[in-house]
Amino acid sequence: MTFPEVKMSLDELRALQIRRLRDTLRQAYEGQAPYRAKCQAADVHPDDFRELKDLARFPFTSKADLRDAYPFGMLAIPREQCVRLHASSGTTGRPTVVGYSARDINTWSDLMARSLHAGGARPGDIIHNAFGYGLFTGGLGAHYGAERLGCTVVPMSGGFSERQVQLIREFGARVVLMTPSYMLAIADEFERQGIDPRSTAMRVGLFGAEPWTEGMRAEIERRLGVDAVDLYGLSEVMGPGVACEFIETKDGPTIWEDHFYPEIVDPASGTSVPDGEPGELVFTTLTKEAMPVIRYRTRDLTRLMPGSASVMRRMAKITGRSDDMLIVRGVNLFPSQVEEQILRDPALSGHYVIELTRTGALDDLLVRVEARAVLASDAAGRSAAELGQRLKGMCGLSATIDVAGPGMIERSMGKARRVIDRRPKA
Ligand code: DLL
Repeated sequence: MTFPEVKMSLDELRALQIRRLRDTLRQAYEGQAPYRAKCQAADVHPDDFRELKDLARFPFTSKADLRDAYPFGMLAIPREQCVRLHASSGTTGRPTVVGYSARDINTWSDLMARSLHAGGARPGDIIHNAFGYGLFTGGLGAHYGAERLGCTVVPMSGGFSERQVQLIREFGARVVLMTPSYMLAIADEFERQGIDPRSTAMRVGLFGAEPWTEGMRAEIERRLGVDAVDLYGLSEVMGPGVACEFIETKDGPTIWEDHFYPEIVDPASGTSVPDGEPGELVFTTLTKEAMPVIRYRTRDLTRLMPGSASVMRRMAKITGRSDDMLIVRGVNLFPSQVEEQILRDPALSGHYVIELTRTGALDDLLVRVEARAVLASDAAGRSAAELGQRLKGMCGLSATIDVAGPGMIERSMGKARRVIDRRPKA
């Protein structure tokens, strides 16, 4: 299977984007009453779109817009023509529902196959898919792409770590798919069973669904002997496979720009910022039929970089979401910044949790992190003191550091929960 689109010229790509944007804007305007109302309020019409810079005149779509349209108000086609629904977890209220036509599932399978190929999977490989199957887009999205690429897919889903290790070994998976935090839990399980992951056929992992740092990549590669590749996506825009790294370069996910038009905006003002500048990633879908989204605010913070393996642009590794940002004693702090400092110490693992409490008016920051192996108490004390100093140096905050023994911090089998905020709500 080849992917010639990846090699199209920049002129071809921009012409295709303009054509597809024009169609998508019209389709959203005609098919999605809530978006039409937003356009009318902003006094803009799809006919006003002539060139790429005109897109900035169109209103954004936010997660709240999708929630308000719950469950089916954002479908641009009759519900009967949807072959599948997915939904976000909805931990903070109503879930967000996304619908797919048969053509959408087909496009998604193609893009996920393209992502897997970029990430190093090849037809004939056994792919162990530990992304959760169900309403979450990770499991089924990756599954269809693996089949499309011509791989043998093991639909494992998350959980049952002992079984995960057994099947990775016995079936001979060359490629594994899961969240990076779960991969670390699987590394622990290999260790517990006394099995060297390098003795298995596993060579490549595509990881995503949560932020992870370069330190985490190095940790996974070191412990498991795989190439760790970054796979990005979000359900509102499609699911996994919106962007993916190339295994040869591992220099940030290439956005499949023939299907998703990216912009970066200032998260506070919504003003567009030029390529290279940091801000919030915004996507307009170019080929979705059941539920196109125009200028969807992802809340993911990154910047756009020029293409390397393709003319399509790359995004810098996402290190946080605007809604992940903690404000601790007035200082802005992302969990990934803490992760980076933890993983500088070879004695500490990537299993960690940040706990926030308040005494009187003051926030208390506690970082609980696991040692890789059982440490003597003076070594644990040294790691704790040094991590405290590095954090203080990085953001000026004093934190209490608790270095726990191996296995003491709860594992997640999907997206890791990094923050426990016990501060009273304002
Ligand atoms: O997490 C889709 C997915 C599944 C992507 C499997 C990759 C692999 P949602 O549940 O809608 O969809 O969550 C989307 O997860 O806005 C990011 O904040 C975060 N995210 C996804 N991939 C990455 C990544 C899936 N590679 C939200 N790096 C997104 C950092 C990621 N964050």
